[in-house]
Amino acid sequence: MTTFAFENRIWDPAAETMTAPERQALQRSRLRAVAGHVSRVPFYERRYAELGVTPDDIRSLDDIRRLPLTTKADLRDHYPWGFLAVPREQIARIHGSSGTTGKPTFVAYTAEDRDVWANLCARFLVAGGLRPEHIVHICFGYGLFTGGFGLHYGVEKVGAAVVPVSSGNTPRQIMIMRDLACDVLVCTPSYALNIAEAAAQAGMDPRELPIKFAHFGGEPWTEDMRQALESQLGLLAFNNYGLSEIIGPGVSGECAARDGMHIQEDHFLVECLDPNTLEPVPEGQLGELVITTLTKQAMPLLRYRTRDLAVIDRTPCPCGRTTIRMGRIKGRTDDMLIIRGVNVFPSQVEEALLRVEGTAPHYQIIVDRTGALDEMTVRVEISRESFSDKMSTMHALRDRIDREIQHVTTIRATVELVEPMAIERSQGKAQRVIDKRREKGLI
Ligand code: DLL
Repeated sequence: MTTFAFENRIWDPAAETMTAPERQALQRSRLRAVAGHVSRVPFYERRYAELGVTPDDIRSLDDIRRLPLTTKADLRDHYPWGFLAVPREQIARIHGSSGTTGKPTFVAYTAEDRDVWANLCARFLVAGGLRPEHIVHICFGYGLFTGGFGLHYGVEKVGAAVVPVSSGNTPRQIMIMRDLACDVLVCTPSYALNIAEAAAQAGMDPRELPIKFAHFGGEPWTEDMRQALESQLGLLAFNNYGLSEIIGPGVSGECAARDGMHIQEDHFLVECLDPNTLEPVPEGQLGELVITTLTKQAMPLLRYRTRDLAVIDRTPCPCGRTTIRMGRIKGRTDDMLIIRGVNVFPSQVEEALLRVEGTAPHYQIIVDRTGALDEMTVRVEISRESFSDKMSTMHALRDRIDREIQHVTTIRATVELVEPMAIERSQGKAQRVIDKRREKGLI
């Protein structure tokens, strides 16, 4: 029996609880429409010609497999406006992906796209406990990143109050959320960890912060991390997923059952494919999410390869929503580390660390190659309470971590224990992996 974390509510019942035939009919007509709409984009016009396909060939949902795929490289190759499907004067908003190197990828919204976006964010916020009387503290960056503005308009749609604090200056954030008695926190899970830590450093019990609900997204996190954050901060944490190319936050989010994120299927058609063969994976297996936007006007994308790996769950959810759900992102096809031939995801290392008491969930994975051998070093912070002058105590802790990592990943890592606060704190998305092999041009 599923228990709800709090009273189950639905923002848009007509859209979220459609019967399967109703939803399929809607998706079919929207898929046909978007297939036609993008044919004015030269990239898709060319790909249609190469594949010998026309929008009229799209009759059933399965026909999606006849449509071309789109990759991040395609977006980069057509920088900045090659994928625009409306005249420029119809653009109402521009955001950009958080590209760490080179130029960002710009994404455009019409006024209608922006309104759809706000509604989709409202859906997952309400699913995760937001009520009009709440005060919501948003510490996502406000800027080209979609996190700040996306959540901001979603909260306003619901009728709750926004405190648009944006990122940075954690002690000030804590003061503001205390003084204003904010009920809801919006940020990345790693930043929430910083908040808990900074509160404790200021001599406060982080559980005394007024936050009751938190909506975390923008980066991968594990179930153990949820438990750690909930117990440290005394709140209920919900996961939501999205990416700038598709719309930003609002692609999917958890409900009160907290057993997977409901995909907003009336706006996004999600395939789960084997990243090598590009064939659909068998039911319940991990695959790459490939997303087609069904309603985006300004920059619709067909079969966008997200690189995110997750499992799709088609079983009914007790919350009453009839949409399919996706599990946590297990990793990205491009952050999977291949170490001595073994596939390792950073999330596996996190899972191992959170099982060992006495470590703080601050860590960094450094991969290097000496000679022909790959080496993985995991730098782990020890919590203040567990820090000891006794070598034997520290060695025992290191050995426990070593065993857990080996158990979860099958890889033997070099574990380096570091002092509290030795690992740089992120203000947004945490950078967990440093792959020196890449820097050296070895992979
Ligand atoms: O991070 C959009 C977003 C903002 C989502 C705020 C949720 C909350 P990008 O900067 O384009 O957009 O990064 C997208 O972040 O492909 C995933 O790899 C990762 N990601 C986003 N949400 C989650 C999540 C935003 N809940 C990339 N779990 C995606 C795991 C996530 N990874």
